[in-house]
Amino acid sequence: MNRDERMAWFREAKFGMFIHWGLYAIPAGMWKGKMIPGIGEWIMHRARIPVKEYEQLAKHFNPVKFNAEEWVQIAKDAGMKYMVITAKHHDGFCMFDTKLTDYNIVKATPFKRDPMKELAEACQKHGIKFGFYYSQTLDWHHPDGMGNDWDYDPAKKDFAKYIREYVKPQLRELLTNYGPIAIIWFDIGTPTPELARELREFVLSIQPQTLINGRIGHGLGDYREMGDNKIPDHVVEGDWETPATINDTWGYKSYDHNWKDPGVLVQKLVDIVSKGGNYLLNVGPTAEGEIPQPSVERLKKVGEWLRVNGESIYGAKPSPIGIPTWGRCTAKEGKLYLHLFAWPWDGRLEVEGIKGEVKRAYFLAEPDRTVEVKKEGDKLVLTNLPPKPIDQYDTVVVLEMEG
Ligand code: H79
Repeated sequence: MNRDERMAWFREAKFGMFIHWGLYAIPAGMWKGKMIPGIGEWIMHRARIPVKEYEQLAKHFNPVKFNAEEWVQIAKDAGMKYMVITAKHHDGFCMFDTKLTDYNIVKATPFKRDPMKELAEACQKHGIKFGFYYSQTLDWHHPDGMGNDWDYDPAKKDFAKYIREYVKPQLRELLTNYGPIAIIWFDIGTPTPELARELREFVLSIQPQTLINGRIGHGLGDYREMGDNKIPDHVVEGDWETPATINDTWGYKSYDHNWKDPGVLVQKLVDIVSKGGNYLLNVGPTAEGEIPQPSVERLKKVGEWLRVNGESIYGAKPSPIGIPTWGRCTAKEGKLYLHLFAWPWDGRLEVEGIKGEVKRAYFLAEPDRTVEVKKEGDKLVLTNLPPKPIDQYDTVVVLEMEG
């Protein structure tokens, strides 16, 4: 399989669901009656919770409302084409069945089920690509993992041993027991070049089609990973992804209600696609196993927009006109998609930088409704836009180009 073949689905997909789910959903941002600032899944680190104490959470993890089919349906209804979920986050708790430690959801919790298995199967059934987030460097539970200096002496850690005797066998489980794995999503803290190369070769020796994200480090990823919640301000060549969250935390926090509006989410998706990237949008399910309703409602609205306007997103590329003031522009063979974020009050929109002849122009939401386009010098002018936008988030005008 060559690189283009391996990347093909990713280039088409554009929009994925990221899920941060683990023991941190129980404290949900509170520890011993105090609000712990920062991202919810970092609570163990931020509050310096001893391993022995944090471990007790497992006994209380019983997400009886978890339903894999429902989660996959939420992703599907949002127009998302892939899903990446935390198999193991920095806290070291394994959300999958593993022989390497008893500190896992099947052995240590009253729940006893393997939700990763159920999700993998539901994704397979519904045609959603499925991938695992796996914290390869930070592990605050494992004595040889990085990051925990309140229980373990950093000087005594054998990191290579942790990678070779723990991380690799766990990756083998994840790549053997859950069907086709679309992505192994590594996070911050890059191993040495040797260990990183070893990890990459190991993953590909089990599933050669699996993509590895950029945070494996040393340029060894199949695509670039932007910083958390970072959208570049210009077109970026090559394959890349922005991981970002729907509020201000990744793992569930009971008091984070700062949900992004659907219009903001649509415009971020369009912005990212117009610059050449994918949007991996995170939700943080509760300890009961539910994706918070405010997230579900917002994702549903993004999905409604995509059902009408998806042609301008899936498989779309940046356009030659860069970043206009009135919105964004995406492109496919023979077509330009003008995404109007700001509606022109006078019904006129001047578009700069488009070369070639326009054969036909129309609204993607109403393909029978022609938009009049004329040339003024080297500008294109759309002249008969209605007084109000057709879509409150983003009205898309399609320009069919000659040649
Ligand atoms: O999984 C999500 C985050 O938990 C993870 N990446 C996304 C996808 C991530 N790992 N590290 N970081 C994000 C950067 C963390 C920065 C901080 Fe802190 C955590 C700032 C405050 C708490 C560590 C402690 C760095 C400064 C103080």
